[in-house]
Amino acid sequence: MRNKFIVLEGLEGSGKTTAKNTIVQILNTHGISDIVITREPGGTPLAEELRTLIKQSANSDPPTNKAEVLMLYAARIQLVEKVIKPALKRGAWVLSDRHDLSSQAYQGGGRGIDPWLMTSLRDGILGSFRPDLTLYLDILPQHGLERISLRGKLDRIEQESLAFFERTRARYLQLVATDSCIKTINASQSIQQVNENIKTILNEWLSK
Ligand code: Z5A
Repeated sequence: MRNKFIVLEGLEGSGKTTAKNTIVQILNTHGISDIVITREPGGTPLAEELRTLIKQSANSDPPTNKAEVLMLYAARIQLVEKVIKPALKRGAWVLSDRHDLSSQAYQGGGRGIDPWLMTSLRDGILGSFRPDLTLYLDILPQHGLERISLRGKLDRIEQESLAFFERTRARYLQLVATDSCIKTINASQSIQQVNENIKTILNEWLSK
């Protein structure tokens, strides 16, 4: 099997960070050890600086919705061109915590940015570049936010209303239903059950 680009998606607290380790272990059991792990926004020095600007809460001049989505795409293309595509080209596997589906869900759904602008940005910036597999960890916003509430100070996006996260989840569910490369996992289950589901989906996909 040739090397692939795998993405984890879901609301905050859905368990993406936790799932990352499980995926690496499963890939290792298939003899895959050259794995580049990255995240969005971020993953290059410039993209990490943009991440700080996007997430910081103590800002007297917060980005407008359109400024935010452009910052996210600037960070994304920097990561894709500098890290992801070169890694895939040399034969490594790539595992990313979030990718374009996050923008479609948070900015397109949560912020309500025009669908035409969202698809134009995706197609104009990324062309036909897409993940080979996306694992979407589905959780009710309230449940995910409860999990991360113990962390302390929330960032600018985490401080959004419950309605924002409900719109974001609704857009995730809408997009997931139309793309066979995205597999949904019930992230409200125990960590052990989530890991079992990931194992089943990934093993089946890897054996194809
Ligand atoms: N964003 C955007 O708006 N548009 C975009 O295009 C992109 C991003 C790319 C990135 O934040 C923010 O940027 C995010 C979306 C936005 N903002 N919000 N809000 P981030 O990278 O800092 O955070 P995150 O991606 O949302 O991840 P997270 O909050 O760290 O959550 P997670 O990685 O999915 O969950 P976790 O850390 O694995 O688990 C959270 C806790 O729950 C932890 O204590 C675990 O032990 C526990 N956990 C995990 N799974 C379980 C289960 N199954 N049961 C019980 N407890 C569990």
